[in-house]
Amino acid sequence: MGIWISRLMSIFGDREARILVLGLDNAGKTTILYRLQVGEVVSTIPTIGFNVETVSYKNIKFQVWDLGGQTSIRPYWRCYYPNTQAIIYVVDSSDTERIGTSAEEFHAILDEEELRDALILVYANKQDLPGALNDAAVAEGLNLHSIKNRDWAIFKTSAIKGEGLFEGLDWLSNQLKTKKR
Ligand SMILES: Nc1nc2c(ncn2[C@@H]2O[C@H](COP(=O)(O)OP(=O)(O)O)[C@@H](O)[C@H]2O)c(=O)[nH]1
Ligand SMILES: [Mg+2]
Repeated sequence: MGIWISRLMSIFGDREARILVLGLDNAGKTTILYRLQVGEVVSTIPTIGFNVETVSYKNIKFQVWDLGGQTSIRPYWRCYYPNTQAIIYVVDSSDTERIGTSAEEFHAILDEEELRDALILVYANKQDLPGALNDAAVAEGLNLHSIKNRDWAIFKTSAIKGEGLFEGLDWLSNQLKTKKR
């Protein structure tokens, strides 16, 4: 178990906490979930067929699904919004063609009333690939600077190499700690 998860546990205490890991398909979300090495990843297909992967450590849940595609299933996403403390938004930085789509999905999630207080951590993933956009370019592609009244940060990551993920989580726990005060 990493030190970062112990930090999160001390911040949340007995409260239920949820961290959503979202992004387009192929962004690297499932890879990240395994990289966190928190425990067993459980895959479920609730109601009308979107796949949710969950890894839990005590009262802290990380949940992953792919954004994009069918709009008919979106109302069902709301079941996963309560108690969400943070959103980790994952971008395939090498997929320059779909950065616009990723941005649309990202802002739709930000607009969700129940996720209004969630912190936003963006992973500009796949930095190891040639031609990957850097963090500044991904921030621009996602229009991150238009976000007002909530805390966000972007980190360059390579889920394959295991780089940058924990720096991002450190930021997250520092923010959560400050928020709690
Ligand atoms: N080069 C590279 N490939 C990655 C990285 N992260 C994930 N991948 C690969 O991208 C593909 C999609 O990853 P996956 O975790 O399944 O994406 P998901 O659809 O968002 O869950 C897989 O082949 C991964 O091995 C990364 O940081 N660098
Ligand atoms: Mg996946």
